[in-house]
Amino acid sequence: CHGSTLKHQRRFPDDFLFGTATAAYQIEGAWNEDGKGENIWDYLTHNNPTVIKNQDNGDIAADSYHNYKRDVEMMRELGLDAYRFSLSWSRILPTGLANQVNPAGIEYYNNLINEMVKYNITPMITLYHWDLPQKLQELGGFSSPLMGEWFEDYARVVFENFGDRVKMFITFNEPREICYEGYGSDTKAPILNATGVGTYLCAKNLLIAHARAYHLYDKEFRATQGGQCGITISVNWFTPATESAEDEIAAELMRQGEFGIYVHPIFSTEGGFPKELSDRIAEKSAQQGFARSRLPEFTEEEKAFVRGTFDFFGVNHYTGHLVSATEHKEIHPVPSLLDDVDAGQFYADDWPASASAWLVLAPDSIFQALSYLDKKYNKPVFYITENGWSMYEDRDLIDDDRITYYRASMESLLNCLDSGINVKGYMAWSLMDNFEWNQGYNERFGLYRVDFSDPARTRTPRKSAFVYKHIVKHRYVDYDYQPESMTMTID
Ligand code: GBH
Repeated sequence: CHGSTLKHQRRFPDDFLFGTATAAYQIEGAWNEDGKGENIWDYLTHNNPTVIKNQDNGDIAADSYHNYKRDVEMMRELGLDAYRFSLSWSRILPTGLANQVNPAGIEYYNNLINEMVKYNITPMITLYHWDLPQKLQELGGFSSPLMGEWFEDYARVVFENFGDRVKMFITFNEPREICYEGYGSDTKAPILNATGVGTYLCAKNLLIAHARAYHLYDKEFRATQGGQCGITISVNWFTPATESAEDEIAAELMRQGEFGIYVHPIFSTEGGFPKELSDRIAEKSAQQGFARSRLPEFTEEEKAFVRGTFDFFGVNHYTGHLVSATEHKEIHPVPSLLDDVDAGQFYADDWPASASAWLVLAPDSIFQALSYLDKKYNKPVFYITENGWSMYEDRDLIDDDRITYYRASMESLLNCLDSGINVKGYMAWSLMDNFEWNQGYNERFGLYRVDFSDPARTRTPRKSAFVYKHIVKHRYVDYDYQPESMTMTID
């Protein structure tokens, strides 16, 4: 028996929001149906297919565009309180600009939202989960300071159409993945690979765009709609490899480069980019012969505009790392974020591995990440907006490794609650298998398996779905629980 009696008695509050999360490009399919415009993932997968495992794409994905009723039925089977999903910007605004709204796109999301509301499932909308309209990319995307205007105009269409029923809005999913992986490396669309420059340009423009959408909600919609607006940032944990001062400094710079650069401008009292990282980038830029720092400054006015633009802090948390000032260092392009940070990172040997190279089970890492953020950023309200585990396609549905991971996450979350951290919800990634970006359909995160060879995209619950359902229903972790059968019902 893994759990002591005491552990069994630790419970989640009744009003804790348990849900699951997905993203439009990863599940919807219908990439060119009913007036949807092209986005940067359509463009990348169609024009540069070899960067994706097996040359897979999201043209059909889990076909949620046609299966949304089944998706909501799965939420009911699991007994979810909430569901986090993203809107496809180019399904709503085919060119990205707000002069032309696609009624079929509005209708699709209305149908989905109404179906959820009918069964008392709280919708949580992410406005942007990586699928920029291709036309806006051609105009500069996140490198353009106009991103703020484009995003604000899009956000207005979203608040106007859905804000009567939707009370939780997340502006951006994972600025790090947008700006570092998308603009500062070659892993994600638009694979710009503008290392050490693109990342930082994107960071500033994205933060201003987030703040514009927040202020818009605050000024024009909050009074009548009464909802909340926040942002989701990926916060994995970075522990110094030893207790040396050098390793602590290296770990802190790594945290600033990975998430502080997006967190500090919004959640700190002083605003702006984190100081140690800014100093480091300025110093390196000067050594490298740049006329000014590659990290663009915020004016005082911009700092004030971005600071405090949150009602809650969405955290996507998956994994942990050890950080060393001297060991495990790799060669990085110059300039680049990782060259600027200049530290080594690695995993401990005994941390269980998933199917994804970047994802291991690090001990109590939700608690470590949230306690750091809680102290540094004055106790915001947190939601874990993603957390989950990948396995290679496993047709037998018995996903015990995923169950181990989810139970460990629950214990770590309960540690947060015990220590007074204000975390109010948890969204498991993911409701179902989906297009895992560059990994195609090779790495699976679903509580439900999706059969991608079946035109109907049949969804079947895995063992983890039953275990999660038990946790949601009873609000504690029962290590002895085993599903009686693999037949799912709605309670
Ligand atoms: C989340 O990102 C995303 O929000 C979600 O869409 C995604 O499906 C989910 O995680 C699972 O991946 O080493 O080049 O392969 C989590 C953040 C994204 C960080 C992938 C590491 C690996 C890039 N991770 N990234 S690469």
